[in-house]
Amino acid sequence: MRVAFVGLGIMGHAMATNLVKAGHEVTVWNRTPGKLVEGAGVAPSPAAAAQGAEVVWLCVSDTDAVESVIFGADGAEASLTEGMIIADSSTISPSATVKFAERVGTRGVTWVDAPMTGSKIGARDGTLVFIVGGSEATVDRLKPLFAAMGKKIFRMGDTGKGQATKLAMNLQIALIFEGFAEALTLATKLGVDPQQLLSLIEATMVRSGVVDYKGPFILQRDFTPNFPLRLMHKDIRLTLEAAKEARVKLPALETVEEIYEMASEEGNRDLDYAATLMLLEKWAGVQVKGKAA
Ligand code: NA7
Repeated sequence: MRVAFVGLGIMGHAMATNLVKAGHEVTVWNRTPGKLVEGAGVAPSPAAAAQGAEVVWLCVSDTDAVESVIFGADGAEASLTEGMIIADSSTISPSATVKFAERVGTRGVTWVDAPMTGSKIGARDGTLVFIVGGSEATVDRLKPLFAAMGKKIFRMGDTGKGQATKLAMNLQIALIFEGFAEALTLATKLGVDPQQLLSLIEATMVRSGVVDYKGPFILQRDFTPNFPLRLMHKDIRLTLEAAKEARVKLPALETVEEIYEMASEEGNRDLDYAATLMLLEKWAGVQVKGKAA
């Protein structure tokens, strides 16, 4: 398929690379020039990238970034023609998604929200899990592209439902990780070996994918970003906004948002979100680490 790929960050670069490898005709655009994808064309603007494309695939930071690459100066909107699809893998506001979809819908363009989970490694290996909102027919048309970048698609309903579900998923990741980080901090302060604690967790019902994934990085004190703290913080804020719009109370997430705020003030926003642990460690006066670290 002819794809305009907009946004070559940690996730987008790997995803566009996998589209090229699968034989799709890809033209890329990134806000900061100089980021390239081998085998893909480069366009000077989102509008130029979208010219003649069947699908415009987005993977940018947040709601404002999506608005700007589609509707801003030189945005893709100028090149949209009937039958085109916009697929958005950024994690953004569900209600803004519905508004954007209505606006491009007047030109016969269909919007599919396709945020994903699987982090940097899933993007690199083409094993992402896509959480999708959009009509069944449109999602079917995108299947060759999903197959090039991921291993599974979950269609959660119409446009906006992918974003709503993604926020519900990241809410759980943030709270599960916070529980894990608080347990590690307390146990370490009380003299328990964190490596032993991890082995125990693995053998019990406390085990989770989040702990499996983050545990080894923490024991090695490796906080290089697989999913940056600043983006998890953005998702927590989006979730609280969506909850407010829907008049839902999320008291635990409100508290965790404060932790992310303070961790950002400590200068850790570009580290992995696992670095929120360092704030707890600072307050407790301990450091959680394995023997290898
Ligand atoms: P990164 O690595 O922070 O990359 C973000 C990308 O978004 C990067 O290409 C940015 O361009 C681009 N960006 C950010 N703001 C804008 C605006 N205003 N206009 C155009 N482009 C912009 O994030 P990830 O790849 O890890 O994640 C991307 C999304 O997937 C995000 O929503 C996550 O929550 C999930 P730059 O290179 O900085 O010029």
